[in-house]
Amino acid sequence: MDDLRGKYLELIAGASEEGALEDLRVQAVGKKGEISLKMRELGKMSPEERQVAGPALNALKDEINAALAAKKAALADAALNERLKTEWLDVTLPTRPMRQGTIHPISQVTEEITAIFAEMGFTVAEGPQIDTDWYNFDALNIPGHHPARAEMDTFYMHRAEGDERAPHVLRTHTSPVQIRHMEKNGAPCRVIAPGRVYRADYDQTHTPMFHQVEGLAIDRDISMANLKWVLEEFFSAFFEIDGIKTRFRASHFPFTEPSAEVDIQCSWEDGQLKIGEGDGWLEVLGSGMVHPKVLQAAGVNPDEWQGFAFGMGIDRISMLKYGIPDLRAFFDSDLRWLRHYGFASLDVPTLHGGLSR
Ligand code: 2NL
Repeated sequence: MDDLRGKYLELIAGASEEGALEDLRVQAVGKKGEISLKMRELGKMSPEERQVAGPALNALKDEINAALAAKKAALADAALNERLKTEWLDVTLPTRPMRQGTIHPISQVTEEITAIFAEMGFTVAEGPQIDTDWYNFDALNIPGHHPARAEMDTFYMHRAEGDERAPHVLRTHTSPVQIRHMEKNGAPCRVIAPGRVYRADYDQTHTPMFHQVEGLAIDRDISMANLKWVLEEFFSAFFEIDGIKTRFRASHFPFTEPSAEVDIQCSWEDGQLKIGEGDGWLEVLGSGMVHPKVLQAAGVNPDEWQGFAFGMGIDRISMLKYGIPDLRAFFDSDLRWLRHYGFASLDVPTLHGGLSR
């Protein structure tokens, strides 16, 4: 029995592939294998002999099986290691410049806006694109009869007959994100809320989905002067023109008081628009001091806190900055258009690196 053990353990140790191992298994413990044949001889033994030889043979069989299994696992490990040596990838290699995909101008501009406001201490707030009419309208001091709530402009989610839950809408601005932000974090705060918004409107200058960025700064003594500085700082950085002039015109929004529409300086020459020079004006933004009722609705005490807010269309200022003539082309997914107006995927906007290189 010791001879058998010695012979098979040596053969198993020397096997170099799974097939050889299987042959050895058949040869040793298979139906007609050497050890199996020995087991058949047990019948011819005396009971005393059998009591010794039986357990010893079983133990030998177990030992051989264990050695086969261990060797099989070791061979599989070795085979895997061999394969891994040929199938590897150096993830530290520089990427090749991407020629297929490009970053959409809206994504690029959103990143640019975020980088500029981040420098001024604003963080980005996010929220749902489907929200209740309370967050989208009531909290913003837009009453039930206000034309902005009319079915015509707002996409209302379908509700089954008798559904008692609050009506939900596709957000018509990103203000509800800021209401939620104030509700959760309180004052003081400085945030921007960029994102998709929806209005039932479609023509040359309107698409039913478009992009907006709103900004909000709440503290004990924030004023219109702070608003003006922040916006001028933003426009100079965004259009990469020092000392760009802005003009504030009195306006009206339900959620701000006072309210102002903001124009930037521009010139029109031979049908060519130039920003930051000349004596023309271009409307780009709505803004004002947050209405006390809006602060109240968001759980911020208007006797203690005040601040400014603004809202701006991202699509329009993208067109202005990058000379894109047609709004609707933004959403056509036309690869030739994207190759022309898109940005290299690694061209991340930073203020130190130049926003839009
Ligand atoms: C426009 C006007 C505006 C705001 C948006 C706002 C948000 C909160 C409170 C108060 Cl939470 N106001 N947002 C304020 C003024 C104008 O957008 O013409 N946007 C394109």
